[in-house]
Amino acid sequence: METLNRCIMHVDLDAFYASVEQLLNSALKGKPVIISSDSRRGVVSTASYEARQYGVHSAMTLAQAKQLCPEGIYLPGDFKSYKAYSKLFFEVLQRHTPTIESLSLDEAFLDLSGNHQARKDPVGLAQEIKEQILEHTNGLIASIGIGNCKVVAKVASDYEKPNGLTYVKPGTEAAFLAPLPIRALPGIGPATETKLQAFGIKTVGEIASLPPNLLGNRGNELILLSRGIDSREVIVSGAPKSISRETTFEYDVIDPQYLKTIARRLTQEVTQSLREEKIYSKTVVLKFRFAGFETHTSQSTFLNPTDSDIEFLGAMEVLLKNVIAKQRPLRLIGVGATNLTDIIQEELFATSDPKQKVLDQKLDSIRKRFGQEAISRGMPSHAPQNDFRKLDIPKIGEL
Ligand code: TTP
Ligand code: MG
Repeated sequence: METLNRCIMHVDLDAFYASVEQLLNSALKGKPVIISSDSRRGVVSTASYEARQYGVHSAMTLAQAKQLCPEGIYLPGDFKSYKAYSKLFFEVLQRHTPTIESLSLDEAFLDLSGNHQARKDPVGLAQEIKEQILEHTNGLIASIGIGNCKVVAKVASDYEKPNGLTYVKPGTEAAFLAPLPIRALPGIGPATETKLQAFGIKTVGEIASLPPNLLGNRGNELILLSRGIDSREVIVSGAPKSISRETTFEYDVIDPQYLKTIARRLTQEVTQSLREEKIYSKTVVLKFRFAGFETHTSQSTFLNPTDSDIEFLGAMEVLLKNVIAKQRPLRLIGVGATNLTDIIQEELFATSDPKQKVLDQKLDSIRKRFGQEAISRGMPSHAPQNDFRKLDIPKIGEL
């Protein structure tokens, strides 16, 4: 799909938990309602817009909130009701497209590129969706942003919250984002904000005009987002929770070099799929089956989600080393990526090497052209160059 020509909508209910409470108990309407669904941690989950006028917001401590708003109505949260209302919310969204990516109970991206009405009159459709949500939930209000990509739609839905509706016309993305404070950009948390401020950067437009590579690899992605350039697809929820590849050997295998060769190949198939899907994974899983069907997994978690060959290979080899150390013949090995996300993390000054990223992309395109077995990283010269899965694997005794 031509990325410039898409119609992406971001829908986010206003003060969701607090609004549900106000719906269920009309005495709470117009009042400062503060929900702390995790009282053990003593933090605010959300606050009604009436309470936000006192400066109360999500993630602040209850103690702080009580200081700012002593007259607030403090509630512990009622998840069952929130889930029920969330279901109603998604029922409305599903009337308009099957391409829905749910981000939380009250928030979703919709890809409406194929929707005739969205093409002709996006604002009219958004208005209709807002009305349908209000009616179907008996009173919940949504804010909606529409743009040609995720980042623009998301920022647009926040732009006029609460009860907002913002349409960013094609071609105006960069101009729309430019005057906004850097925190408006998803992925910029307090840590990144401080780092950018140290460079004297206050607005999204100032990020957009930075020269490439000043902020490292992740920084380059952020520069693109700040210009309203974002090729990420809307990933239908319920789609893959993990990506994995595995190989069952015809014979039990114990040769460490051979196992490593195969595990490296499987790993690179997994990372290539991640890159194709434009998703990142935080956890690599090694599956191994000893002779006799005894199957185990071990896993390793990265600091930040990644799709990089080098990072995956490094983590996988540590896991494999532990398995090889057991010196037991193996029947199967598999490599998986879980903990998937399409969100680019805010780790701005990450060490990940841009050259490695370029190499990953080059290897992907070679494999796309010449087949999966054409090339991979660091294969020993004696490694099988055909489909190794169909090759006769030597018996243990022959190794
Ligand atoms: P949000 O959509 O971020 O917040 P919101 O709906 O309360 O307010 P608005 O969208 O108008 O800014 O989150 C949805 C729900 O998720 C929120 O009602 C409560 C819960 N939540 C937490 O429990 N902890 C948090 O830190 C946040 C941000 C949200
Ligand atoms: Mg919300």
